[in-house]
Amino acid sequence: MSRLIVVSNRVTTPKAGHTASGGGLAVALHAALRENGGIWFGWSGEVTDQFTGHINFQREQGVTTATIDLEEQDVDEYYNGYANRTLWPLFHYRIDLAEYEREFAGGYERVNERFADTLTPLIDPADVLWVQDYHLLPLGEGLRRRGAANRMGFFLHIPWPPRRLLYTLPEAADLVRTLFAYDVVGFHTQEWLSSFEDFVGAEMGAVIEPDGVIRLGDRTIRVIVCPIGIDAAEFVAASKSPRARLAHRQMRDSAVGRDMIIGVDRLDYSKGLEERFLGYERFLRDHPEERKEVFLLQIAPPSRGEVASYQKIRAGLDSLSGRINGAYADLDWTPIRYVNQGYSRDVLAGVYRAARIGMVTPLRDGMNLVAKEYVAAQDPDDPGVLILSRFAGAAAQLTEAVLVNPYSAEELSDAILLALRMPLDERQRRWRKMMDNVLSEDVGWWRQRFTDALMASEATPA
Ligand code: GDG
Repeated sequence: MSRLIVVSNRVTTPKAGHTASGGGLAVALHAALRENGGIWFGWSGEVTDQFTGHINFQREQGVTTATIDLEEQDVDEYYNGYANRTLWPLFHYRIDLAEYEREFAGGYERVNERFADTLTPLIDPADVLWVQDYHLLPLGEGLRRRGAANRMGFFLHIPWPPRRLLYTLPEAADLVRTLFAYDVVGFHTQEWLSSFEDFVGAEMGAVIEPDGVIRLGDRTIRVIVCPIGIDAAEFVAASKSPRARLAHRQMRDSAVGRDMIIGVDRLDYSKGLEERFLGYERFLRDHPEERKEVFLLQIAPPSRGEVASYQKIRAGLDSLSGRINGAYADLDWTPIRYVNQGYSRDVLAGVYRAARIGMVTPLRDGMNLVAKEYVAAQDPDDPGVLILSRFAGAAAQLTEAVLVNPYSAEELSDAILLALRMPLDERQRRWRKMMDNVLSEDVGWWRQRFTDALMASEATPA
C-alpha cells in the first residue's frame, strides 16, 4: 500500500500501560500508523518565539513523527481560541458557550496555512493523506492550492451540529466549503453525516447523490459513516496485566463489599459530569436503602484549563461533589470519590473491571471510547452494566447498554437501580453483544474502512 501521512493537531506517543494519554485519538492513530509506515505530522505542543517552519523528525515504536513548534499567539488564537472556544462548543451544540471572534478565525487560518507550507515538501505524489479533526478542517484546501493532487481524506472525531446551529458561525459556509478539497470525509455516525448533508444541501446548494456522493461546483466528495473503535485486544490484555490485577484487588478491598459506579472523562462540559452527579444524588435521595451499598468513583483529569468555560465547569464540579458528600456522607461512607488526576491504562483497566456499573453520560459526544474500554475490561463470567447516553455516538453500536437521556436525573436514577438489580444472565447477554461489537469494529477495522474508502475514491486530477 502507498505511504500514509496522518495529520492531526497534536502528535503524541502513548506509552503502552504507563502515562495517561492525551485522548482517544493518540492511541487510535498510533495503532494505525504502526502497521502502515508513513508519517504522523502535527504540532509538537511546544511554543517558539518566532515561527521557523523547522520540522523535528523522530522515530519511535515503528512510527515516524514530524512536528513543528507554534508561536504563543498561534496557540492562543488557533488552539485555545478557534478550536476550543469556537468550534468545540459549537459542534457540541453549545452555542451558549461558543465565542465568535475574528481574531480566532484569523489565527486558525494562519496556523492551517503554516501546516500546509511545512507539510507540502514532505509529500510524495503516491502518498495518501489523512487529516484528523476540527483543528484542521481547511488544511486539505491549503494543500490543494499548493499543488497536491494526492488522495486526501478527512475524519471528524466530534459531532457535526444541526444546520441551524452551525449557521450561527459567521464564516460557516466558507469553512465548510474547504471540506470539498478532500476526496472522502468521514463521521462516526449516520446522525452526524446527515447533519452535514443537511447543511451543505440546504445552505450551500450542494447536490446530494446516492451512496454518499456530494457535488458542489466542480468538486465531488464521498461521505462515509466510519465509527472509531479501540484496540480491543490490547485493552483486554491490559485488563489482565499485573498492574490491572493489583488495581482491581485494591479497588475491591477499598469498596468493602459496596458496588462501585465508575466514571472516567476528561474534565469537559460535554461529558455531562454535573448532570451525572445530580442523577446519582437523585438516586441517593430516592433510595435511602441503597445509600451505603454503592459509591461513585469519578476520575476526571483536568483539560484545556486555559479556557474560561473549563475553569467554570471545574469549579462547578468541586462545589457539587462537596455539597453531595456533605449532605449524604456518614462516618464510614463517602458517596462520591472525585479524583482530578489521570492513571495509566493498565490501572484504568483494572478499575473498570472492578466496577459494577460504568457510567458514560455525555450530553453530546462524537463517539466516546471510555464506553468501549469499560466493556472490553469486564470479566465475562461476571460482567458489569454499561449505562450510556443516547447522545454519544457509541450508542449507535452499543445498543445493549442501558441507554439514558443524561439531562434527566430521574432516568439516571432509574438506570442505576436497574443496573444494580440486573440478574447475571441478563448482564452476560447484554455484555456479550456489546463485546462482539467492540472486538469486531475495533480501531484496525476503523482504519481499514476509512483507507479502503479513500483508495476506492477517484484521485483528484493534478
Ligand atoms: C474525542 C471525541 C471520540 C481518560 N482519562 C484517562 C485516560 N483517558 C482516556 C480514555 C479514553 C480517552 O482518554 C478519552 O476518549 P473519549 O473518546 O472518551 O473522549 P475525547 O477525549 O473527548 O475524544 C470522542 C474520540 O475523540 C475518538 O474519536 O470518541 O467522542 O470527543 O481512551 O481511556 N487515559 C489514561 N488515564 C486517564 O486518567 N491513561
